[in-house]
Amino acid sequence: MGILCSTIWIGSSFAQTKAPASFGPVPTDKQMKWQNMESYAFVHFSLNTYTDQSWGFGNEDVKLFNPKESDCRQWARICKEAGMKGIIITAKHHCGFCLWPSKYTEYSVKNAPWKDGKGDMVREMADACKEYGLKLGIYLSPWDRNSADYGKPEYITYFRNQLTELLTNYGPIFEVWFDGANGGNGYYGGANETRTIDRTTYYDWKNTYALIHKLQPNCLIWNDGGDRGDLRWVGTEGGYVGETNWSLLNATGNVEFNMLHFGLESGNVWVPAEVNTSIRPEWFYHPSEDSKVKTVPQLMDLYYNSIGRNGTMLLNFPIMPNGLIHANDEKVALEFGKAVKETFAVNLALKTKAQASNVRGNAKEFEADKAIDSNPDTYWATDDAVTKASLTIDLGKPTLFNRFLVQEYIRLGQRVKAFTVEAFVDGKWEEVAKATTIGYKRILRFPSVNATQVRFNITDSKSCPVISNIGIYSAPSFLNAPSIARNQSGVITIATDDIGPLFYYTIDGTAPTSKSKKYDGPVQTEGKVEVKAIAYDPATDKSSPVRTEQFDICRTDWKIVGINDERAKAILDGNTSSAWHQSRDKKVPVDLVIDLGKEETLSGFRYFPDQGMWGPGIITNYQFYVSADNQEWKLVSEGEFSNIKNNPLWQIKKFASVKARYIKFSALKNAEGNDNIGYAEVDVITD
Ligand code: FUL
Repeated sequence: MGILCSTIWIGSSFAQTKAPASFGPVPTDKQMKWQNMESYAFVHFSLNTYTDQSWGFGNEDVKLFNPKESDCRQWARICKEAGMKGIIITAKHHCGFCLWPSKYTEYSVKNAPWKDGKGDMVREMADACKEYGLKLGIYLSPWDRNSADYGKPEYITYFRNQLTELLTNYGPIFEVWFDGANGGNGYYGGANETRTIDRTTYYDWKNTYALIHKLQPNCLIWNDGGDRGDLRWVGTEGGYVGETNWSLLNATGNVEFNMLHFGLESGNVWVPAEVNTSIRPEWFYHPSEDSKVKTVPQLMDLYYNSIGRNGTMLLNFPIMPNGLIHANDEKVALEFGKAVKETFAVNLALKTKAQASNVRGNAKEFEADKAIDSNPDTYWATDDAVTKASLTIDLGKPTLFNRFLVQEYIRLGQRVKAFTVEAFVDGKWEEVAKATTIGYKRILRFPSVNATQVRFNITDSKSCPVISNIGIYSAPSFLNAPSIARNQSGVITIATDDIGPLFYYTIDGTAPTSKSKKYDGPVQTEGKVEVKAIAYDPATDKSSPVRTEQFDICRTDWKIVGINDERAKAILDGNTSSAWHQSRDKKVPVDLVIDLGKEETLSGFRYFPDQGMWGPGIITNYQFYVSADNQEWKLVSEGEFSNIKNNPLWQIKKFASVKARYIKFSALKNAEGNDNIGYAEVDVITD
């Protein structure tokens, strides 16, 4: 009807004002609904919670499960207040323990002391979700280290029986999650052996999928490792999908990391990305991680790297042994929810004027304004032959902003391959951001600009672009003191977890203000230097606390001696997130020898351990030697890095001044009790 009216209204031909035909694969209705959820939670709770493990072996005592204060309503409340739309519960993790009283095993809550064996955590979760208006999802591990039948055909019947219980007794389930970890050693009913399965055939996914479709037609299937599901993993649990992210894969064939992470531009089926990560380093609760809960800027980063990159965000909360989410996790989750709300509260593009370089058939229903009318069902579209086009938004007056949000009308397929964003500042257009794919939603971050107009340029598209929404926002800055790093050649970079604030710095020891030198990119420095920097938000005229970093002599001429691995340079690159490990065949004590290039007067050294989650190889006991010629060594410091395991930050050791050209950092022991030795950074202190 609308099409016909506009045809008559603008007097152009019917063909020109027809809506664009869909291009390539498109989402199903249930995928569309799921994508609109944007963010939802995982809760990890099982016997691991009581044994401080990541994966149970399958022989853990069911009697351990006794969450005296358990309250699924607390979990639901937190998720709801944090803006999430659903919760996926680990009904059964790899250890095989069931959070519901399954008829098919004794290894469940029915034999636990919790509620005298009368409890059903899945039921309580379902009820709490209902009360808080959240959707319920189920994690059911295909790998079961408790079942005596695992690896045999009988187990598949057992697995389907359990799935049937979960999909019939707890109301609508929005997603089932089948983890890819499979086979290996386990208890297996007392066999205590290793069982391997053929991931491609063992589970007979085809028939399991048919069962799911029959029992819960609206349920989405996430499956890492099995037949193609409705959604895909992104190849990492780190909390980010590729910047380029096609919601496409091929229906059959192997899915390599690149396909998981970036999707497949030429894919023949719609399989959008779900970004899963935990609010702490690990999935299950470990008291040692109470101080390692992600910060609000880190969670915002996760938001931009998942929802802002055409994915959904699945954020995990580990449940404590008492059955609750820890107060630290709750606090940060609620602050995060608030920060997201505040950031996207005011769309500066609403009620402005938009003009496009091309409008499909010059028809009113496809004109530029449709991208800024906050109606997800209308869109700006171009003529079929047009795959490069611009849309200009006139903000009416100089306006500060630092975020650009754009959405394609994906019901007609994902099309855009590349675009840029320009801002009209002081009478000139300047590019503020550049990206590749859009999909359901793309959000770009850049330092605040004060502009009167914004131009969105689609520079490449598979077919005529169809844009349903554009948002321009001024995100409040997280004014954390910025980090200052110097690489091996003396180049300084200043950054925070946030993108938006501007940075000002000094190198003369004075306190920086917004009148100091503005940081416009990496700065070359020489020799010893003290850098002080602040993050500054022009929208509020507020500054962060000052960060001070003292850099000692430049490491430009340093060479790692006797190690034939280019990657070892990570030790000197000034980046505390990159690390290098000694080769696995070395046994402690393990030496790291560095040639400083010339004689220096040394009075100490610094060590920053690998920050990685798995086997960081943190050195706890060391000796430090110096030498003039790499032959004769003098021991100048030895001892331990106390508490380095729980607080793995810079370790500084001073010693009496000594002249030397070579240093030898000898690792005597690590925190894991093995021979794995890792380093993120090693540096010296000179007089
Ligand atoms: C992983 C599992 O092995 C972890 O334990 C966790 O459940 C995570 C969500 O998926 O691959």
